[in-house]
Amino acid sequence: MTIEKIVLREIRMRLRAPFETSFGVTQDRRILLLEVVVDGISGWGEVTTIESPSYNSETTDTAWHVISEFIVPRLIGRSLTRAAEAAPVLAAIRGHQMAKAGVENALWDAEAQLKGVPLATLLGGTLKEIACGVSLGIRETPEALVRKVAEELRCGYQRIKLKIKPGKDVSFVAAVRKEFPHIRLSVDANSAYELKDVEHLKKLDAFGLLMIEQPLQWDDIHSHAKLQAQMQTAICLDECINNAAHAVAAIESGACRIINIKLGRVGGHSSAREVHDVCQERSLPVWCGGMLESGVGRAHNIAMSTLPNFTLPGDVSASRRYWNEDIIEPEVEVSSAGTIKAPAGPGLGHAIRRDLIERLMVRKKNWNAQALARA
Ligand code: OSB
Ligand code: MG
Repeated sequence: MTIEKIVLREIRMRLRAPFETSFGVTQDRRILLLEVVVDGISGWGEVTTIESPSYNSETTDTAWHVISEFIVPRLIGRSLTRAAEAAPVLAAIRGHQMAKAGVENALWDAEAQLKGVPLATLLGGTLKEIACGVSLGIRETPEALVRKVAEELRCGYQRIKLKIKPGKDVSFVAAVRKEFPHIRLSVDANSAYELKDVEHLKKLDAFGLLMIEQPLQWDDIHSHAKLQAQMQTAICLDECINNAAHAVAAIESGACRIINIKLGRVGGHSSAREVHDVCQERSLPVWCGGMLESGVGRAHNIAMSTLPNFTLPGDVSASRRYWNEDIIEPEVEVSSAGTIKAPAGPGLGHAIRRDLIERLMVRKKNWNAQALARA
């Protein structure tokens, strides 16, 4: 696999509705796409940073910088036998997992296409379809949230996750639970609380939640262990887990009972598989998190979610929940049973809508191995 060409593009996409989390409101997404040409075949990846350093430390612009100055120079013109060889080459770059994942994942798509197999198969996936949930942004009132939950349940989604923050938590969860006593329900705080809020957080134990996701500091595993010891509800870590060693530390210290795997946050498919495996070996279930991805990132999430320990519904939902028009064809659709079928075609199994990407694009950078060799 010779890396002949790398194209980095920034596109702008507007979400159909604003999405509010404890760290802010998003509607206009700035998404970086990687096209990596390997032996004449284009593989595609997405950088899943948000626009500001408020989920983790990366942003769309830090990723543009790190990809351009540090990742591409290590890879352009290089020959690999497998996409899995990219991660060790990039290991000298500390952090910047989402930037690295965008490039590495494009290589995985290319390798799967070259071998003529679905990406899910190349990764070792075994599930033929994946279970889907939704993540609902913070609403103005509990009544508005209950109406939104009812709408999503009508679409078939198997698990509802509510974003919470101080002041918009217990009463909102109570209203949803009262209306829907039996659904699989979880909450995600995106690090909005502190360990001293333990008595308040314990009120959530009354609602039979599947989990509470990342209640405390984004980089503090130890405090989550102290909180988990005092709460009945399972803690799920998201922001805290950037690699398999973090997952082992969290599990062995009792900081969580569930882990959310995000391809970007852990640095790409190779690392995601390692996190999956250390969790599976310790009987800890995982599920696939989302970052409001375009179709490219969504298709990668679907492929990853076919690994056997993805036993809980992920935040992987239909294209049309996010976008008027997605950049892949066919768009991602969810069945009335709340599942997505893993596509049967090679690579991501969806066509890339280059025409639409050109229209949404605001900047582009190209690297060509032959031109660089001549220079
Ligand atoms: O914490 O899971 C999160 C979106 C942006 C940043 C962080 C998170 C999220 C979501 C959205 O919950 C999940 C989705 O893509 O639908
Ligand atoms: Mg989360």
